[in-house]
Amino acid sequence: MTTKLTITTAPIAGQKPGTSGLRKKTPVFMGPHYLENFVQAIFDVVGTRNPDGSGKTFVLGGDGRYFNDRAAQVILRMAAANGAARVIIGQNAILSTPAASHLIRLYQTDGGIIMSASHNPGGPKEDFGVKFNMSNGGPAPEAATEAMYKRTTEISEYHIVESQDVDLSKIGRTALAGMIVDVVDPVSDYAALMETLFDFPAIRTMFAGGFRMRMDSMCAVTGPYAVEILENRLGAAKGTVINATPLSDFGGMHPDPNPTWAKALMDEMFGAAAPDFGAASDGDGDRNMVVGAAAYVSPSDSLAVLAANAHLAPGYKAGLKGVARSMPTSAAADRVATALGIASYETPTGWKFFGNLLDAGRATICGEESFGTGSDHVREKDGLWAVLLWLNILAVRKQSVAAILAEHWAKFGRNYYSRHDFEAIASDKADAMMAALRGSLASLPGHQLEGLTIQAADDFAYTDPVDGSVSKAQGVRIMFEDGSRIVLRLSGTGTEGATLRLYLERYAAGPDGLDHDPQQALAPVIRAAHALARIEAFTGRVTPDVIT
Ligand code: VG1
Ligand code: CO
Repeated sequence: MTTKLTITTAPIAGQKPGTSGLRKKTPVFMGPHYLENFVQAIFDVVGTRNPDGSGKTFVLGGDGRYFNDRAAQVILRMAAANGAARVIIGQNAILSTPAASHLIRLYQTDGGIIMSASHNPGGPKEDFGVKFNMSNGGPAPEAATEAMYKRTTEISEYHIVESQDVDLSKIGRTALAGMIVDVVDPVSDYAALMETLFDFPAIRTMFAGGFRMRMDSMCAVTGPYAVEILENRLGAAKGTVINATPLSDFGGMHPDPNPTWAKALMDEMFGAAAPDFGAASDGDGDRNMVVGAAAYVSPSDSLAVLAANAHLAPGYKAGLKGVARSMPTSAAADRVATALGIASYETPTGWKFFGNLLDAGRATICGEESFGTGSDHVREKDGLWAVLLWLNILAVRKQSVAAILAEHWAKFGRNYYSRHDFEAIASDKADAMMAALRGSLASLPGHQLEGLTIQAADDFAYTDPVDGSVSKAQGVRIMFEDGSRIVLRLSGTGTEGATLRLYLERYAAGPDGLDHDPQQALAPVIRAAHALARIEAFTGRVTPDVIT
């Protein structure tokens, strides 16, 4: 017997979803009613019953970080008490973000809850998060997250059944207080989707011919996916995937695939015995870093190269409908779109803004400078998808990563690019800096510094071309006459103070005379950014914590 309980509760301050769901320190999430309040707010906004009274179906899973297992049991109990008919959950409550997106679409469910703080560290003292994805498989759009936030400020009760834990270790169907619980293999449906998109036989032949790869899953969720797909199905050598077992604290690693946090991979790829190809992915498996032997691929360049070569993979042989990138991402992909004669779109930061373009068939491939790329196969960015598309391209072109990059730059020119992050700044200081910068924008055009002339400056606002919704204050852009660009915005995924993201770009057409190290090439743009935003005066910071 199970009993349905209604618990009287009160709003909890600050349950406001950021760029990608609600993200807080784990002890905060484990505090009294905290998780429950937010989950009830989600259910209140999206509804758990259809108009005919039947219950809805949801997907549930997470990246396996600390509290993932217990949070899953709470969410199951609440789904049952709220009248949901069925929850499809990954075995042991594990699902990568792209796999969850795929399951929502494959089983035509009413949405899904993903438990993850993505690239943020995990553990009892680190971060936890909850995000809701809609029935298209994509992150809830701003209107929905705003409604959820509003609901958290007025909530007065939540519903939960009293019951024992559901056994999530066994695949198969069980029930909880009348709700069906389907425990599914987290990997198999996703792996099958990948086989429909890419030329597995060609990639298998490449591995059989001695091609060597290193995949660093950073003790996060992609381990089981990468072992199954790369080693079992594609024949990469056993041990190709390292840090392949998801751990609740990611083994103490910071599962953010960039040159700073995936340093061991970078050292190997730039060492004497470097394999042909290297990759890493983040906590929830939606990000990727790719790197060739002694050849780092910036995420903005990766998006451009993938767009230019996607037709080499079976899933994209008909060509692309359009390419979309987040505003801070470099314009390299735009140049490819122009050459291909297809549309390009510039959206605010966060995958939710790609959803409408993908649903409407206006874009096929999307990407962000933050190591995120994906396509219309799901409605999330997809780390292993990007790795497999690169492998497919390498298998067809039979060139090194370095050679492919060099040819790309020779053809399209090069958008030198870097992002500098200044972390854990006192929020009031960061806010004051951004306010002063926003206040100065109107006076900037025509201004000269570091040999550069400012052409335009604004605070990026986006009108969704599909539904007309407007998103304002998405980041300050300062554009120069030579095509260089500075972007500043504050992160919406951090859990400690504010993180300032400074994005720097400079375009060089053909042989450019610039130093080919991006930091050197960008030096005048970096100096201009510090002068314009007065970063040191406001925050006391000169040196970024992370450079990507
Ligand atoms: C960051 C990235 C953004 C990405 C978001 C979620 O957001 O910059 O591009 O979409 O993380 O990624 P912010 O607001 O901190 O800059 V993930 O891998 O957390 O789902
Ligand atoms: Co992520």
